[in-house]
Amino acid sequence: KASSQPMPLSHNILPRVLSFYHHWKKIYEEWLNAGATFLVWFGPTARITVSDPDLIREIFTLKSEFYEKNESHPLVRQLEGDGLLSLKGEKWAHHRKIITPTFHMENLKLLLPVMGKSVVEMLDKWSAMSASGEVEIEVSDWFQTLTEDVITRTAFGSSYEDGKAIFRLQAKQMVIAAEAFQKVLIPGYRFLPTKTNVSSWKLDKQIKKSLIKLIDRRKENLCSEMSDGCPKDLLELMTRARAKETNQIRSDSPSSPSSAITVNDIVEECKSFFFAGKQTTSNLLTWTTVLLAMHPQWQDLAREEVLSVCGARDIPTRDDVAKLKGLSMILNESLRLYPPAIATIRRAKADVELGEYKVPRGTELLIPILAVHHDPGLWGHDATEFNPARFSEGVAHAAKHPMAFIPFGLGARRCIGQNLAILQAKLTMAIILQRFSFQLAPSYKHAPTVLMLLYPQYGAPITFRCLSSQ
Ligand code: MNH
Repeated sequence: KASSQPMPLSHNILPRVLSFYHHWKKIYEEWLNAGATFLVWFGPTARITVSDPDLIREIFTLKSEFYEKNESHPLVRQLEGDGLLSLKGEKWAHHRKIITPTFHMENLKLLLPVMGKSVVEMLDKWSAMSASGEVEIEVSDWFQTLTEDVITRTAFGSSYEDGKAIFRLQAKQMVIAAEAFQKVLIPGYRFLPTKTNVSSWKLDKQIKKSLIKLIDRRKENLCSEMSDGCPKDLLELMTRARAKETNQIRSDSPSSPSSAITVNDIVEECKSFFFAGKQTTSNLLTWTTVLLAMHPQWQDLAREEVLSVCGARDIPTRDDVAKLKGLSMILNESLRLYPPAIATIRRAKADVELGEYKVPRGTELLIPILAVHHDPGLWGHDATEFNPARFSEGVAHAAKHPMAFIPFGLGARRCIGQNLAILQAKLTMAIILQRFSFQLAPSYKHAPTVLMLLYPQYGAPITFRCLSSQ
């Protein structure tokens, strides 16, 4: 299927981008031109790109027992940790079960007022910066600070200050590891005591030490029952599970269950949270702001909705957020056109039939989320255009196939943070719309590029005008 109008891509890919991603970029351009199911060789591994939603459904739901996640490169793992994102089998299932309550709506609701406060604080700074009532903001940096704050509260709750210090160390480590990526082709590089590796190991130790201290303190103060007043943050849930399991091991069974949670597991889950929750959500916020700046008629519509639903409340309530249907449509359209995670990969655990194809064991299947979202065969002739109205009948009816919209993946391993991401994005956009009107700054250049996630290559400078000063 030939795509009529591929999304504009930036061609001057930064030299900093990993060699690995040069390869990706080539594939990624092929997707947009082909949009079909085709095979490429990834080194010695056969990799099939699957963009047919019927086949995608087979891989993620109907026949998911035949597929597993592939291992990401060790250096990528250093960034994301060996948490939910990369775990497999029993251990994954065990951790997923423990962590799931962190993201229940009832629990997330408790976060709403603090989330709102962070947004208001950010916007107060923007207002203060706009002396003439107008200010140019590079939004992607600000949104990262914002999402970092929220992910810190989700992971550490009442231990927010300590958690923040730990995540600051991790951010440092991520920068170092990203640098190491450039040497990804040197065999055994990650074991060499180079300056970057040594500082990364040091940070690793520091992070672990701080976390162990935090965990010990939590253990002493574990709320006796998990009551409503207890924050169901990641740390609480995992510390509790660990305490329970170590007691069991001591008292009755001499053989520890293979899935028992270790302090190291908690460290890795924290890394995974930070990695998975910060830039994905901030990219969603960035692209949504860019799209609303490009389409003032939708911006006006969204603002009218927010003003009529929230009135003068400066932080929307949970009920308000639920009523913002137009804003939901806009966020979905943003996730369709610019899905922060552009693809995911599964590997066949056995020989398996996929539709009419016979897939040999070990084959990797790449699901190009971005290409599926841009397929005119699924979305119609205006597939590359911004039109939130296509979501007016709900997500399942937006395209010709219910599996055509997969920004959060699908099946048992779909994104665990989806509700948090959407809640945060709705709240943030609602408060921005209440207080500002905005348009692209003159220096804005539209250049979506892939650096692990889908980014604006030259940032996203946006001009905001305070509405109250008009
Ligand atoms: Mn998130 C899995 C996209 C926000 C934590 N996330 C996934 C997957 C996609 C995804 C796609 C599935 C990957 C796969 O099948 O291989 N996630 C997003 C997007 C946003 C997002 C587009 C924001 C927008 N994710 C978040 C937030 C968190 C988070 C916020 C908070 C911690 N995501 C995860 C975790 C997984 C995941 C953890 C792995 C779940 C699992 O395998 O059980």
